[in-house]
Amino acid sequence: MALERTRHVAERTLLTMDEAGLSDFYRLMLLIRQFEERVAEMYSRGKITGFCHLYAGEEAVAVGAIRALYDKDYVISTYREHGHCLAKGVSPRTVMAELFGKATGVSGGRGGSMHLFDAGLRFMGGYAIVGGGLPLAVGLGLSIVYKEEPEVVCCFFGDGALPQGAFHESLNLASLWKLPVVFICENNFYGMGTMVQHAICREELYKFAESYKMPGVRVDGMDVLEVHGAALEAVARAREGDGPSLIEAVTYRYRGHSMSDPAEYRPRREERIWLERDPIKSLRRRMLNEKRGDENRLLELEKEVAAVIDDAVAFAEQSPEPPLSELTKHVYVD
Ligand SMILES: Cc1ncc(C[n+]2csc(CCOP(=O)(O)OP(=O)(O)O)c2C)c(N)n1
Ligand SMILES: [Mg+2]
Repeated sequence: MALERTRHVAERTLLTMDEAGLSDFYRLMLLIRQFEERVAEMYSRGKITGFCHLYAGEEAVAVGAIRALYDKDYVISTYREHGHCLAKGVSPRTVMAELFGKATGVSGGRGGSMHLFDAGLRFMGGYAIVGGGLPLAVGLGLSIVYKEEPEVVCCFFGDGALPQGAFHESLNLASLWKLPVVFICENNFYGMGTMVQHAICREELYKFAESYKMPGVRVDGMDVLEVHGAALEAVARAREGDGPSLIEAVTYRYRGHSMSDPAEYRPRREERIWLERDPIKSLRRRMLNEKRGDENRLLELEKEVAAVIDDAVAFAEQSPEPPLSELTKHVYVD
């Protein structure tokens, strides 16, 4: 029932989008994918160190949802946030430089992969604590209502956040106070090596919304149009003062939990099935089949994206390290 409804939403979304809009979705998903692939390469060459969690496979969720927002709306994410940060408009150069630990990075080279932050673009982090972003999203939502502003907060988190108290406390307060927050659960079936069925007492995660008196919907997180359609509805509801929603986007991370996880706990067959449902290839196929895109233009876009990524890596390589004299800058207590 829920899936039928969202498929209908995807068809409607397709009808309301022109070729430029679809190309923009394609370009942005490809940018995130190629960015992540290059990050993996740079990590294995020792240019990037520390914890690093890649978003490849899940691009349709960030792009479909964030493209439903205005620039002034807020996004808050997890430690798997490179894709959300790029989709919010932070430049690939400054994100890559941050991962390299360089002074030109979006967090001055002090945050690294898990702590991207750009207040100007209203990308409010990057949090290593599972479920840590949800109470912050509620706080942002409360400040918007208090100041009678028109913005919306879009809060991304994984399935692993649902057993946390913070999830339940946040949804309860957001609903009670009718806050303009869209909660987006990226259900990729695993929290590190633990399958969702071993961690959560119900499989349909969107149904938790019922307990908190808000709309809940499950969407195919490998279909950017389906995500976008559902996000448009939830964002409109939030902006009109009707309160929060919960979207469960069913998706899959192509790699292990982090760069140091070979994902031995996952059957290779399962991985192949999800690779066949690739969100970027599906959108490309759909655009060509439905004559809503031109092969040559898509090839051009692909070349453009590759050049942007090359440029981001060159920028990061050439950027300076933060100076030693600034070691204690931004530290609250000395
Ligand atoms: C409060 C807390 N508990 C445990 C951890 C260790 N930890 C890091 S990531 C993770 C799994 C989270 O999985 P999920 O929310 O599904 O996100 P995904 O990695 O799948 O995107 C865990 C348990 C943590 N960072 N924070
Ligand atoms: Mg997960």
